[in-house]
Amino acid sequence: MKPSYSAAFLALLGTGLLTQCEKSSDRAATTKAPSTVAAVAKTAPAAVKSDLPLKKIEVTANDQMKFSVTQLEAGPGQPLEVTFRNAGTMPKASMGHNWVLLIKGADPDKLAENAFTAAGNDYIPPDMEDQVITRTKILGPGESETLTFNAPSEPGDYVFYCSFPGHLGIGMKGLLTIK
Ligand SMILES: [Cu+2]
Repeated sequence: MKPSYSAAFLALLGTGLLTQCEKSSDRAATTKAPSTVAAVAKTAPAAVKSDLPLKKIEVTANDQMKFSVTQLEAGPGQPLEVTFRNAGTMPKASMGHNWVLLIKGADPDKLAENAFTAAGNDYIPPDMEDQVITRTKILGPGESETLTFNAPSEPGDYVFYCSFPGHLGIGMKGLLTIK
């Protein structure tokens, strides 16, 4: 592991911790050493310039554990505004949903394997946050959250999924294709 990579990772982790500490004081206890992070291709988080127009996307999830959209497309670096809404009626504790976009090459099964240890972090293992491009919180019935970000600059398929335990296995995942 190169020093520059370690520093970048720790900076990333630190940023996440600062943000999350406001929500969960026990989060630090669940944080693991960076060495447990799975080896995946890293996408540079550097800002992307794009002349493409803002693309607004709406995704809903329901009590049947389905996303309304499972195929999304965008141009390299295109500004995106993703509004995710839980259109279900069941309680958040038993049927919460979120929308998590992963970096290229990340395996959602790996994140899902350890989801149950990360309830205080929206079921994202804290030591795997570096595989997340952007995500909403776990949302209860009727709640929504809007994410504004630039699409990845590298063409290819990027997995999005719901990190609530069990939902990935039921099929709560899709692809954002950059081309
Ligand atoms: Cu879900």
